Amino acid sequence: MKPVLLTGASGNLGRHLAKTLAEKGWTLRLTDIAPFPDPLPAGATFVKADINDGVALLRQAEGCGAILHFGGVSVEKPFEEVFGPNLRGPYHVYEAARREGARVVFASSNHSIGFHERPTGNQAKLDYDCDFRPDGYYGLSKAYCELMGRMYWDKHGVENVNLRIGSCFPKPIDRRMLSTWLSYADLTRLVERCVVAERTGHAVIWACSDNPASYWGKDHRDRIGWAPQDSAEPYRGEVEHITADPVTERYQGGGFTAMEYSRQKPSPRDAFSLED
Ligand code: 15L
Repeated sequence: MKPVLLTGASGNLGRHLAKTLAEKGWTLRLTDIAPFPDPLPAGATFVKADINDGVALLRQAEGCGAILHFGGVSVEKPFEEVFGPNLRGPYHVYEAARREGARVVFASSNHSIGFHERPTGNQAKLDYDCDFRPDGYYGLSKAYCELMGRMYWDKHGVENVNLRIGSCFPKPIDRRMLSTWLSYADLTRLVERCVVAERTGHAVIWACSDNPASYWGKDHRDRIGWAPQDSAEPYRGEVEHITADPVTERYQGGGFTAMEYSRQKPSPRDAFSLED
C-alpha cells in the first residue's frame, strides 16, 4: 500500500486518525501548520507546513496513494481567516492529487448544508444531492471544496470522497448531537474504507454514526462499503439539553446558523416556536 498523506494532523481528528491508521500498519505522512503534539506513531513522519504552500504540499504528496485532507479552519470565522486555508489550500491538495494520481478524502462538514431545517415527524431525511445551504463562511468553504472535488473528478479523473462530518467528538454533548454525532471509531473505519475501496469516483458521505435521530438519508456509502457501528442513542439521558435560541434549534447546523444572524423577516420566532 502506498503512503497516505494526512493534512491537519495536529487537530483533534487528525491526531486520532494518525494514531489509529498507524496502528493498522499504514505508512503516514503527517503535516500541519502546528507542531504534532503526540509522540510520532510507528511508520509516520511529520512535516510542519502551511496548507497555503503549494510546493511543500507537492513534495509531501510524492508517491502517495491518498491524501486525507483534514487541514484548515474548522469552525466559523471571519471570511479573511477562512479564505487562505479553506479556499486556496484545497487547490494545492487537488493539484498534488492530480499529479500523483492520488485519491482525496475530504473532511467536509454538515455546515455546508446547515441551513436546511431539521426534519420533524415523518418528514423526509436529507439526501446527499440536496442543495448546499451553507450556514457561514466556514460552511461555504466546505461547499466550495466539495465542488472542487466534483470538478477535479469530471475534468481530471481525480477520485474524491467528501465526508459531511456531523459532530465528531468522544461522545454527544447536546441534543442536536443525538442526530449528528460521529464516534471516533466510526470515523477511523470510514476513512479506512475511503482509502481501500476499489473505486469511488466523486462520492459524498453523511459522516454520522448509526443514530436513529439522524437528519440524513441517501449517500454513496455502498460504493465504499461502509456502515457505521456506533449510535448516539445510549447517551440520550445525558444530553436532553436544548438551547433557548430558535435559530439554533430550527436548523441542522445548530449554533453556527445563529452566529451573526441578522435576518429579520420572517423572524424565526414568527415562523415557529420551541414548543412546536
Ligand atoms: C464542525 O464542522 C466543526 O468542525 C465542529 O467543531 C463541530 O462544530 C461540528 O461541525 C458540529 O456541527 O457539531
